[in-house]
Amino acid sequence: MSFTPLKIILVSTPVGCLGSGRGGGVELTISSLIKGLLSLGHSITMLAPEGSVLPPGCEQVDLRQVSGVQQPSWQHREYSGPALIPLEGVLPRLWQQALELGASADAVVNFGYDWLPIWLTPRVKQRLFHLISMGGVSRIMKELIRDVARSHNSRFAFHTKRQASDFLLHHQPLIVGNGFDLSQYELNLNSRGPLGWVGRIAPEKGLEDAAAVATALQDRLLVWGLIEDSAYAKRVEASVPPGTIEWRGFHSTIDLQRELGNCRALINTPKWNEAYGNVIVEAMACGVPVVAYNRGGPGELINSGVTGWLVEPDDVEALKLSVMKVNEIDRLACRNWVEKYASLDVFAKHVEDWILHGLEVNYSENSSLIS
Ligand code: HBI
Repeated sequence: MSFTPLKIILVSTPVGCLGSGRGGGVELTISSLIKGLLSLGHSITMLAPEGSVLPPGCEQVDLRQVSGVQQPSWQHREYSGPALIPLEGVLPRLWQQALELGASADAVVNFGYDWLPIWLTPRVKQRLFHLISMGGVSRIMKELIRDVARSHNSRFAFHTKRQASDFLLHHQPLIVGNGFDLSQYELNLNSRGPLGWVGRIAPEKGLEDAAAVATALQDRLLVWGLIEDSAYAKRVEASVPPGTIEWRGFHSTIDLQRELGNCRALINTPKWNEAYGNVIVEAMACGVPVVAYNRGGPGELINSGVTGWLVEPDDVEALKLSVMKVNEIDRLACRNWVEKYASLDVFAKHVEDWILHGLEVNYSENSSLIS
């Protein structure tokens, strides 16, 4: 079968510009996918909030920056609250361009977890695809995804089964996992380093439990990530003896992996239904075993006893006991798992298959199409 390159429009999250860290894992997913789809021969246009920068290796992408007020993040909103669009919002402006460009492209792939693009899906001719990046953090989003996926299931993909199970879908969800440019991660076999924790520093990430484990082991905890909620960070720091937490800040992938690779374990403590758990794969890519709550995506990524340990959610004592036996894990097994299941090429192929299949599905012409 001859290869026909696809013309794909990617639309980033409206909560922050690419490179700022405010988009959390979505930023890494987007950069991996850009490299993967380019290497498969497709052409990419990227729509993102102004100020966005793309990492090295994405030079061939046509990056279109869009001005406007950033979307308020769902995490810190009421579960049953409304979908908001701020005055002069970047979200509608992103989608104005996405529809214009999408009219002469094969597909538009959305990475934002927002109401507007999903609501548009059955109402426009452009083929909109949504990689859902969070669990069911908002009722209005859960119900919209359930309703649109009922008629347009092939336009949705999720990172893990556990994440997808939040959405009460009528059809089998498509799971695409995630992918990482493994050339950026160096295997480090040092098993006698410090404890590490990586993530947006916010309540749903459960940093306090990892800090409690470090305290119980009279050890320090190196913490990398954007301090999104400074009051929360201060509360966590005050909950443990001074010096327990070493704040390392938000790093580029190259710098993060260099420091993270030295850790004897990554502790992962999600308090919400973590959609995937990028930091887990990043740690394993450096050979670092992961000790995590068996909650959300991490529960699907870690093979307990082989690439790390899974413990009962919120059981800090069990977390501590597993950290104490992390040297039973073969660090090479962690790297091998990532190469087999979460490389950039594996992920890009999953996404290409998703789009190609979705383009074959013909929906009965919907009279309410917006022309
Ligand atoms: N909130 N409104 C909104 N839109 C997003 O795209 C969004 C968000 N909160 C967090 C977020 N995206 C990402 O950090 C996570 O999906 C990873």
